[in-house]
Amino acid sequence: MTPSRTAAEAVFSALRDAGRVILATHTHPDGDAIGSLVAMRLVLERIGISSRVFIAAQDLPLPEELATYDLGEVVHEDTVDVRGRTVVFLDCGNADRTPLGEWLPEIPVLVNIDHHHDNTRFGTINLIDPTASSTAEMVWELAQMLGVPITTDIAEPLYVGLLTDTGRFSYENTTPRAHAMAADLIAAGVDLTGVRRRLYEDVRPAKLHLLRAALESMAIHGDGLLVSARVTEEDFRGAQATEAHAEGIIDVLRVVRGVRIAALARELDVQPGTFKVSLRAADPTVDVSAIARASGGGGHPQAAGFTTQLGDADLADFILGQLREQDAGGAAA
Ligand SMILES: [Mn+2]
Repeated sequence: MTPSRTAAEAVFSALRDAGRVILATHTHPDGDAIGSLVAMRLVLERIGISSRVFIAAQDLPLPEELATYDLGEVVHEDTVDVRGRTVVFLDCGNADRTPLGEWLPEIPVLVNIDHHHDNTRFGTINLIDPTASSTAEMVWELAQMLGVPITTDIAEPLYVGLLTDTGRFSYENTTPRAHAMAADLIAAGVDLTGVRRRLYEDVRPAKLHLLRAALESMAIHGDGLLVSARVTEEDFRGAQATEAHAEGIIDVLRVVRGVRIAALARELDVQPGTFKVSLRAADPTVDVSAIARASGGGGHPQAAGFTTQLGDADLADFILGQLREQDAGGAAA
């Protein structure tokens, strides 16, 4: 199911009527979040709708590799009042993941454009396509419906969203449509070498120091079904690493032979003792988003997350218990 023309038209008539449009995404914005924001702002600009990008103060500055794109004048909670405005949320599965949570009831028109299958449809207009690889893919389709040419400046951020959300074209969401989109974007002039270097090769030593700390903590649980690792606040300090440097560690873990789930717990500097857990399914029959939801989080069947205060052993017990329930419940789980 691709977004229907009618749904897309509802989105754009809402935006056209709006005086002041704000574009927002989830907290800890990733490549798809930023890529979609950058591209959407340009697409709207091309059809005469001006918008501003909202990023929470706590998420600024953005990770270096995502900070190269033109977001225009970024606004945050101290610089803009979003009440009474039209807000477009991109790549945001539920209201809890928005940095605007407490203001949502005061936002009259809330456009929710997303590909998370468990999106809670918190918008007043919801354009949700779980078959899309990324929100970037949905923005690409909207641009085409509107007849907006995919110029290089639009193509490159969209490519970043596509590339990061498909795990460099390796996850289950790497559909023929995802590859067709890649072909279109490359034809539009994406600097593939530049993107690859910036996202994956321009690695700071801090990132490898943090990876080492994670691997030192690596443990295999449940007769090899689960691999887990943990990085503490002390590890971050020792490695001189930031949250962004933890990106990609989970992908190192998930390739272990025989493993069905990989889990990486990282301690939040704002809440010592609380860990953000990333889950990846190494087995396509596992739905890690259901496990994340059971602990108040969310995500995709193959990649999800939640926060916890559980230690290693209890966390492993929780995940393995959820996995057993899924296996017992079969497709209904
Ligand atoms: Mn996404």
